[in-house]
Amino acid sequence: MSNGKPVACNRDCGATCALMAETQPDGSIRLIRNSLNPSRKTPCPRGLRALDSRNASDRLRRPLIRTGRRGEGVFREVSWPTALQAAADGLKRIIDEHGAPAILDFGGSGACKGALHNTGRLTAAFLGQLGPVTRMEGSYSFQAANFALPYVYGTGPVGYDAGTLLDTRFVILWGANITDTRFGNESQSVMRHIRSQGGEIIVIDPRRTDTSRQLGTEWIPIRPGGDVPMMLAIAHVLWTEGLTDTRFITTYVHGADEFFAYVSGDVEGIPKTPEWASNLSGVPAGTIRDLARRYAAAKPAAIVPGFSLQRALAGEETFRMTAALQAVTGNAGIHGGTPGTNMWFGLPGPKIRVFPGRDGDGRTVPKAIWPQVILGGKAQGYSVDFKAAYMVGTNYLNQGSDILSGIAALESLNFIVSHELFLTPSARYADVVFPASHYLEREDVIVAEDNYLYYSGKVFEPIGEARDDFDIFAELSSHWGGEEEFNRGRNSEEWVDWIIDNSAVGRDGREEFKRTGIYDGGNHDRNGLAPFISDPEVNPLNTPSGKIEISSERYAETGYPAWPHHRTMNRSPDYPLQLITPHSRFRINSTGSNIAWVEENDPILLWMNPSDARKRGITDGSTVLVRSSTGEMAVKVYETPDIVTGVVSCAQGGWHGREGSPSANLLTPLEPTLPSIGTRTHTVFVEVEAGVTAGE
Ligand SMILES: Nc1nc2c(c(=O)[nH]1)N[C@H]1C(S)=C(S)[C@@H](COP(=O)(O)OP(=O)(O)OC[C@H]3O[C@@H](n4cnc5c(=O)[nH]c(N)nc54)[C@H](O)[C@@H]3O)O[C@H]1N2
Ligand SMILES: Nc1nc2c(c(=O)[nH]1)N[C@H]1C(S)=C(S)[C@@H](COP(=O)(O)OP(=O)(O)OC[C@H]3O[C@@H](n4cnc5c(=O)[nH]c(N)nc54)[C@H](O)[C@@H]3O)O[C@H]1N2
Ligand code: SF4
Ligand SMILES: [Mo]
Repeated sequence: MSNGKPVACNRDCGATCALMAETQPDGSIRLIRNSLNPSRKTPCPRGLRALDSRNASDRLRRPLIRTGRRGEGVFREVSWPTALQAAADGLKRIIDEHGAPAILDFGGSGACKGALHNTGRLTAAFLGQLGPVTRMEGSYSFQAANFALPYVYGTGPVGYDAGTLLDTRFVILWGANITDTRFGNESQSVMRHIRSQGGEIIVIDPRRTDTSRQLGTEWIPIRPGGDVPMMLAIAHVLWTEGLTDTRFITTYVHGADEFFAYVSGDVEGIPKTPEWASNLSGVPAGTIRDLARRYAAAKPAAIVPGFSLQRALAGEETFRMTAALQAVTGNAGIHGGTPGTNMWFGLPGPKIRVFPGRDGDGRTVPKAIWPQVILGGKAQGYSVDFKAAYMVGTNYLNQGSDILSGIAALESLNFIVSHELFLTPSARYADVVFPASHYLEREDVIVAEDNYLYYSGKVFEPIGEARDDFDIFAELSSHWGGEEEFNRGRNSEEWVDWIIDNSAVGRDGREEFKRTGIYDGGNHDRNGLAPFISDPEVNPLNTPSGKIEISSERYAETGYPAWPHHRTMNRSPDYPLQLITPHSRFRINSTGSNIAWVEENDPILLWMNPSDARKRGITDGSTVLVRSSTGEMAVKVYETPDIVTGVVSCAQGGWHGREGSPSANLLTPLEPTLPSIGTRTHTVFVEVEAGVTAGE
């Protein structure tokens, strides 16, 4: 470790990993796993190849001012004082003419684990100084579940650590592709361990994923959106065959009678049998019945859902269902079970005081539909007409649904500022672009949800004239109340020390922490529901009944039934195929799409079943046109039996406008799932037409 400096990967990737920047004999730097990590913790190739992005030839090195049309990508390099002045002038003009609420905060998750260099929080802190700007409410990742789960569990920590599943012998990874999307840096090792002990892991996914292949799991192919019907049918089998855990239900569950009245068909008239679900999910009734019996026989049994399930129409109901199944089988909150949610949900970590963001001043608008918000303005009932956007650590034009509406929205604005490492599709729409530092170019404390803090040292000076977002905001603040308004009299190094000294590490541990890079919060066997399970009277949940509400009268106030339910989808015969847009293996959302090894090893392709391709005269490797009611997109086909018939898949994250790297969000509609107003990027209906053959 003598020739290494600890760093920690600060990405919105589903994990957080302690690495080491090791100096090689030739003086070059290589990233490796921090050897002080517990053995189960493994980083991924994306993180280990972070130097590719740090050193990329298209890194922005100087501030830019737009000289071409919005989106054209034509800019002039300017000095820092010129760029800062232009940003300050532009923002002041907007505030003078339209007021601070006309500015939209597009700060997000590009760097989201840092206690200091946090793109969302720094942006909120800066913009908060200017007045009540408008913030975006909601989460692209988890909106529907975030909305629904409090009705089930109340708000509060109900998550679990991956390690609690080590002794589990029956796991359903329901739409969870943990090999690629991680869900923590231990979940792969834990699942491997379960397999090595002869445990069963079932992956339910429209695709045979890397997870299924690498772990050698059973794969149950399903149609997107077939999950709730299949889950209801499992509940039906449990109910009719007397396989529920009645003692657990009596003690811990509220609403079971209402739920089973719906499942059995006593309410609304349709028994949710495996045969009924089979038509909707494409999963044979026998498979559902068999899975239900095996699930009921195993204890503990864990359902680990992917976030994918809820980025869909009626996504709210998917997580209410995973929670309901785990509750009625008595697997919620017991060691080795799960509450049907993802890891860590709300669990506390080591004490840490982060750089403060901004208190909730200003109005909010729903993130999932930001183009509609901008285009609608006052006419659509918003308090103002929006005039400006401030983008830091987001590529929302590319990542939000319906790119063409996004383009129209950004074109309608008067002023846009971006801090970026690259000229992304979104940054191309900005008036002023500040070059931002890479995480290897600054020091930070990284907060991991699995009860660790990591130290991330500065390995390089920022490339070219790039600066930390923190410094950019501090300098820009001198055009208002002064730098100190923003940085409160501390530079970034002083802030990092302050953060460490005020954290669980403490002043005395600071030097050691900077040397090892890892502070271990101690308990990695956390099960958030344990206190409730051990004594539900003394430790009730924060729900009206104090119990797990699998049916919720309060939820019914949203206009949807109290119990988790199936909702039918309207489909047009013009779009007979279903499209899913999962997260790609080597990108982090759209981050990495401009990096050569990512493009080579993980190209954006349209997965299509050979039978669907044959029907349309489509050949493997040819470029096709995919059309939805929202837009159309050309993409190369990857013909594979690893996707169910009637479904196509195109990974999200390609950069709109970049050759060979289309963004699937040309096809995704803005219409959200309700009542949460979440995106439904896994519920898209398309048709695919044979197009240009490769090489033509
Ligand atoms: N490699 C990588 N890892 C990441 C990210 C990344 O971009 N790349 N992004 C991170 C972020 S921000 C997030 S929010 C998480 C996202 O994590 P998830 O939302 O869970 O990831 P997805 O890849 O969208 O979906 C996971 C799996 O669900 C399947 N799926 C899609 N629709 C359905 C459906 O209707 N039913 C079922 N049963 N399965 C379905 C997909 O085929 C895919 O294999 O991942 C994080 N980790
Ligand atoms: N079709 C479809 N669309 C989706 C999804 C899907 O499943 N399907 N998933 C959604 C999900 S879950 C998410 S979370 C969103 C993510 O969408 P975004 O939040 O837009 O995430 P990224 O695309 O990774 O863009 C982050 C940007 O931050 C920049 N960045 C990184 N570090 C820094 C830094 O320190 N400073 C600054 N200034 N910039 C930095 C990167 O260069 C990158 O361009 O996408 C959503 N979009
Ligand atoms: S799993 Fe995530 S945090 Fe870990 S190295 Fe990979 S990208 Fe970085
Ligand atoms: Mo996400």
